[in-house]
Amino acid sequence: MKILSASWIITCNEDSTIIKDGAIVFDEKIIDVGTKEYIENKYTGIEIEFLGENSVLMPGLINSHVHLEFSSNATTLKYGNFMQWLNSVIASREELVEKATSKLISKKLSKMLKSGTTTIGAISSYSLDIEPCLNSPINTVFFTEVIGSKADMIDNLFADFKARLNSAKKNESKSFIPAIAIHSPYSVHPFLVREALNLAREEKLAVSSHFLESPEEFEWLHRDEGGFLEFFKNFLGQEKSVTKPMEFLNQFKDIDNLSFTHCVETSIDDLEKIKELNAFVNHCVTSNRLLNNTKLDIDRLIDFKVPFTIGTDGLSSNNSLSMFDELRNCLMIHTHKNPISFSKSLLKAATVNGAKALGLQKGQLAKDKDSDIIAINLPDTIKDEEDLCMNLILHTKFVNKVYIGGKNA
Ligand code: MCF
Ligand code: FE
Repeated sequence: MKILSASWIITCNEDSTIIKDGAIVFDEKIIDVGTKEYIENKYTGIEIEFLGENSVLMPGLINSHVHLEFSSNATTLKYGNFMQWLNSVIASREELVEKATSKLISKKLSKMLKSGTTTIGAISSYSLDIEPCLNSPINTVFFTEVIGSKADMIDNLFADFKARLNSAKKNESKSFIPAIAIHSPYSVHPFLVREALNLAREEKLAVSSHFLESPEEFEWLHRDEGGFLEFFKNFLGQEKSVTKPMEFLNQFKDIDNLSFTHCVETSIDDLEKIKELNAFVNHCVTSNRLLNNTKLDIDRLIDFKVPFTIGTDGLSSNNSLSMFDELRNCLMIHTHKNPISFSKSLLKAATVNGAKALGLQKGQLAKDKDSDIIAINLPDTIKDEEDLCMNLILHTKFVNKVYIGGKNA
């Protein structure tokens, strides 16, 4: 059992409690959280480690959506327009994935850990990221991705997907949890979607899919027109989309831990359906800015009571995998939101919402939750409690301490 105390504790619990001069008691799970005075009196004779001036304790950050296999990209891929990005991915994918060695991915993971990430939702296209994920102390929900829209390829693609899913399942542990990613409505044949989702239901696996990321995707799915038409004709000899947005969403009934990534072009009907499915939206603000120059309508999500999480996406559409960098971008891009109150929502999106989307007992400093805890020291004192979350987002690059499952990571 260990006790830490700090100037501030941001619990990210259901009541969004913030404790001044607080302490936390934990082993593998959190045992107690309260004011330092309360903890001192209750747990007499146990040493309390004080984390220093202007220290903050909070739940470890959860990056709900990242493509580690694209970690070697820095300046190769084209940004600014989705079709140009997609064409550049097709042109450079092999070279990029080859350069993303286990060593490189491990390096990126240790930087993510130092910047406060304790759990990731890793979208795996080729299963080349299994080993570095297994070797990292970071908890991984490992989403084996299924992709392919051509009917005559389905059997082969499904067999390959199942083999990759099985190798993830062989490595299942408390900190490595197999899950399923459907790439997107435009790139996965409905038969493949159906079969993959049946597996998810049988084996109670979390599911995630990209959904309505670009205006071109909207045009293609609704009208079989726009930038995707040429792309599909050229690469796959296809002139019609394999599905419609609502038809796609309707396939996801009775999936327990479900999330849709991006959702920048969703209609009101789509959002209503996403709500009905109890799904989360993975918000990747930097990726949306770089690939499409669009942004998610957060207020509409709030109106429809659809919760959102924060993901960096991969280095294929971001210059950083740090959650604090991503939170800063999010704070800066949603210009109509009040920075003080929005910062509080952002920290919950990056912790408790991420945990719920991935089906984990994490993301809150509350009794019986997993002890995934980060400690930060702010550069100066906080006069008004209200300003704490915003200043944390503005000033944090790296964290001072990370505990995962109660162990110093
Ligand atoms: O999320 C971004 C943009 N949207 C779609 N896919 C990807 C992203 N970053 C990497 N990808 C991967 C995807 O998992 O690109 C591959 C897929 O395997 C090729 S298809 C665009
Ligand atoms: Fe993505």
